[in-house]
Amino acid sequence: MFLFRQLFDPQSSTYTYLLADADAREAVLIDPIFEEAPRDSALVRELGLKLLYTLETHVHADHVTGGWNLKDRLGSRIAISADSGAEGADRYLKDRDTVKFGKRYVQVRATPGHTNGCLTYVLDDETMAFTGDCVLIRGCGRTDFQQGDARALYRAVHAQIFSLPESCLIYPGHDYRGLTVSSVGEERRFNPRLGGELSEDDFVGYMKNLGLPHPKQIDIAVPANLKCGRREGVADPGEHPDWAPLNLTFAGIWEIQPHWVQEHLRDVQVIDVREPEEYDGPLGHIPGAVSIPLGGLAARAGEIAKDRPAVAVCRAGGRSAQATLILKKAGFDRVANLAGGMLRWRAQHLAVEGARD
Ligand SMILES: N[C@@H](CCC(=O)N[C@@H](CS)C(=O)NCC(=O)O)C(=O)O
Ligand SMILES: [Fe+2]
Repeated sequence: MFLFRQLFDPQSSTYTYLLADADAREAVLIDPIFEEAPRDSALVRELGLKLLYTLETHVHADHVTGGWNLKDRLGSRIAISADSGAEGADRYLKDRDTVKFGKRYVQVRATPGHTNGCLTYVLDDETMAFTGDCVLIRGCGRTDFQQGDARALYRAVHAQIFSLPESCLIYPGHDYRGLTVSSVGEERRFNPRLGGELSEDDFVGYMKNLGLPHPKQIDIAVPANLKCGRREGVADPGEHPDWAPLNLTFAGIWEIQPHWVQEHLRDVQVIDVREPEEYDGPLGHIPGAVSIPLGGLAARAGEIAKDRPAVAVCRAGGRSAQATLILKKAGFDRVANLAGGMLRWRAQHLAVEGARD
């Protein structure tokens, strides 16, 4: 089964795409973003995938790539165009190369013009093309900095993208209006810069007069991306709690596994946010757990000492996830959700008080 996810970074209006062979559990990630590396690694982990490659469509001018950071986190390899001028990649791609994941692959197409090293990745069955900033939905990448070349862009789009099947979906690198997908047929007809009967000279005239301000991050982004996102002296994105082996979920919740809690019951305070009848009910409760039902947690947060980390627990781990957010808001730094709640705790035969069988 083919697995596909489109992820959005609102700060830079950038799309990141996860493509995987769900049977082989191998994945590639197109255009990750530095700040979103915690999100992306959480998703890859939750879906049980091995990230083989991060694939760059080009050296971005508006955000720093997450390639290097994800290599650190997940052991993925970095691939970018041989014409990009970037150093530190694991693989340098050329036109018509293929990048495999499980039984699937993407084909590389050189689509220069926005930059020299712009690539489009076309899925093996030509149903999807990831065009980066070459073709945008009813737009295209600008050609007024880096190695921008409007004539090269026009020719690349016509030769390499508009030659794909009409039904091939186009997934762009950005969209500034929130649009998510287009198709080759649609852009060939309606792209106001490149489509219809517009000639190369029409296009050049259009692009000379775009009049866009330079991206705000360009002076930071380009040098960092020429090193594939390797940044010295810049803190790793995301939080790094050091009091326990916590895991950040794609939902944004810090989780802790039951076995660790069992072994550290003296070092943490367990806050049981179920209703009183559940606390004293058949599942029992964790020894020493303090009962504060979720509805009263915000008001009663002052009852919880701040000298020890707090672990929130409920029946299945849902209400307690919300409890961690409430506690964070109330000023608790060291908070985690007990993964799987009392159900998993009991399934793992860990210690309980007051249980009825
Ligand atoms: N306002 C954005 C800049 C957006 C921008 O220039 N994007 C480039 C892609 S890196 C582009 O080609 N835009 C084409 C367009 O907006 O038509 C920022 O400051 O980051
Ligand atoms: Fe770009």
